Amino acid sequence: MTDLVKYSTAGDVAVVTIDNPPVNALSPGVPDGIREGVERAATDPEIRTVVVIGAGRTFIAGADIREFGKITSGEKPRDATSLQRLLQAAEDCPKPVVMAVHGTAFGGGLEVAQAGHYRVALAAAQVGQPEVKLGIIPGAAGTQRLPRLAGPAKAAEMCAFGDPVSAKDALTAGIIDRIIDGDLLEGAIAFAREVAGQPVPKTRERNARLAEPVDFEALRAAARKRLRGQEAPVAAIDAVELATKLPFEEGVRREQEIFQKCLFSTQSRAMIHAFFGERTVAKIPGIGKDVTPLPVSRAAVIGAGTMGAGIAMVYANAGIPVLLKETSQEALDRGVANIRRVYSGSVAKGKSTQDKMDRTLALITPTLSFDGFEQADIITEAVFENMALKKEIFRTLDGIAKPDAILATNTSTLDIDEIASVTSRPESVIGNHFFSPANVMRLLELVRGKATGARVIASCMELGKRLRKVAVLAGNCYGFIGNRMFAPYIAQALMLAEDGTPFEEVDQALYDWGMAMGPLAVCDLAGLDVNYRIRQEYKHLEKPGVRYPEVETVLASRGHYGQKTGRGWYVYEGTRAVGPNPEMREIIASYGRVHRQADREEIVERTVYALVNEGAGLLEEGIAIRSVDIDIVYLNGYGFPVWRGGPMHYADTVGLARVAARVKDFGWECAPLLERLAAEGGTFGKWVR
Ligand code: T1G
Repeated sequence: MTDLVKYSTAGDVAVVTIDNPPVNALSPGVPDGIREGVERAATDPEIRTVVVIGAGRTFIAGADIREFGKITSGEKPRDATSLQRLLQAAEDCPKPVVMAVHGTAFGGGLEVAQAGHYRVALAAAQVGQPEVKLGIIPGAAGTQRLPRLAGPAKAAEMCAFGDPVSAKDALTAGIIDRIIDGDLLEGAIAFAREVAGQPVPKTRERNARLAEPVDFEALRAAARKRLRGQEAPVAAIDAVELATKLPFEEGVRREQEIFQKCLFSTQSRAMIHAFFGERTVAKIPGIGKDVTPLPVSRAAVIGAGTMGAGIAMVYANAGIPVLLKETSQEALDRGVANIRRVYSGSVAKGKSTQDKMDRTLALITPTLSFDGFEQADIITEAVFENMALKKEIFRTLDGIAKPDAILATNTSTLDIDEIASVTSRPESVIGNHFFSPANVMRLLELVRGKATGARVIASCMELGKRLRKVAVLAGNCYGFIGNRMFAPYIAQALMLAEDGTPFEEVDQALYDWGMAMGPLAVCDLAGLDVNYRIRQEYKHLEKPGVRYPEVETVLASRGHYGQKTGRGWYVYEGTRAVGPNPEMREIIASYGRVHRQADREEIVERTVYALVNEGAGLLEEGIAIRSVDIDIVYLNGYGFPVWRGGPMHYADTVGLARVAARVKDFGWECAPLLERLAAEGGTFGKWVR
């Protein structure tokens, strides 16, 4: 036995305990350790049954994802024999093997559990096959055993979408045999004694459910729609369908072929990059675990507009009581009504319950005064983007907030240092830039000013996880990371339209490439008046001799602000675009710039490489710590396709020499870092400041 897996006995029951923190991944040594334990129990005459259980917070959470990079880079061959030998030993053990699940039995963890004869779980446990979120499919016979336990329809859905399944639903589906109340090990041992001596049900021989009717084509269509552009979901459905047509061993062989193809795909590399990236961004150089975050148990938000109300919901959804302040009863009532409307919508859709809605709403305290603000651990200002107003608020907060309170601003463009300068505690001031709708979008940009303290940063990082956000730390510049890069991206889209590429084609090209929305549709959603106002405010910063798009100015000057006025680039009925705005041809023609149409490849290159070039600048300036931070911003806040890994990872995939050459073809100033890495054959991913 390795120290990763321990063997013990409880009377006539052998207990095999996996102890590979933090998530009991199937790292090298773990499968062999479990197999050795099962084999030892099988040959011990004193033992009648076996329980396999995880130490710490979870059962096995899957293969060790860190191993995949070593395999795809050629550093080591993929060796699945240990895992396959474990599965066979568990299934062929002559004595009942009971898998005891708590936490998350995901991926290979659920596949190991499926090879057992029985599965019991705590009510709070979850099971799932989330491999598609890594661009792969289950690779340890999960697509062959799961349909035998849960039926092909449920198995195909789980393998295609990767969503977790509660223990209760897993019991209903036939994936687990019993939910254990109280101590899991005790319950599992008791269950094991109940089945001791009975014939062992081998999952691979349980074929009855394979005959259940399934519309695989409908599932593939649903997967293509919901996970547009991704290859693994359909591949997973194909593998499950094979389970209904082939003998088990042949099905496993075909699954392996499909798995291997997915593992070596560009999409999988990108999605594994994103998986680890979401965890890397929480690691801030110079702020180690010795910096203890401030406890946050009470919050306050100033401003009950779209953002303020959304932020208040974020806190309430995380179970944190929050004050929500406005300056007038009418504005406050409007904010609270919007919050109610959102929660009621969730209840109506069955995504929540009235009881949960009432309990969450009770955590939000609307107010017109600052009473109670002196107890708040974090106060977030979310008022109109006006520096004078924000300064006035921070002056007030400086006088009432408790000494170690975090003073956060939700500004999306204004200077954090200037805001902090009106307080006596600039070290407590930080940007908490949420993305609209704040209660939906996962991205939270934390913006550090010159004086922002390490403890405040560490506290907001930890709080971000509690708020179920992906928090990324940015330096203080115009637009921070996301919007700073989005400006040239949108500018290129506008200029392509001004030069004669049909604007619907610009949007369609990027949508088909994988973006959640076309850039011009995004402008309509955000509001053309927003861009127009920001353009006017920062016109003095525009570089002489550099071309800036003008077409949006005309649209806004005609009062066409996009969705909010029913007309922008597109004409809207409510929030639905019903067609292009017919005025656009005349407006664009009026510029006299129409002279060429770009093809789809150029549309994507001009817009996406504009992101990359600006991102390289952010890295060089230290606004973004690593290129993966930029990728995580774009994957979680701007609808960048996860299967392309983010703009910087995508550029690495294309090759920086190609990207730099095209940047120069377009006549842009190539960011020095991009130029340098392209010349050296380097990548953003390997670049370290
Ligand atoms: N392999 C390696 N490291 C992992 C890991 C894994 N499977 N899962 C988590 N970690 C690391 C993570 O990087 C972080 O590290 C720490 O553990 C805590 O994770 C054979 C081929 C289980 C729900 O996709 O969904 O099995 O940052 O911060 O929020 O067919 O981790 O501390 O250094 O996320 O409590 C399938 C992926 C793999 C599960 C826990 N399994 N993990 O969430 O903690 S493919 C998965 C998760 C496979 C089989 C196929 C979550 C979690 P660090 P965390 P958490």
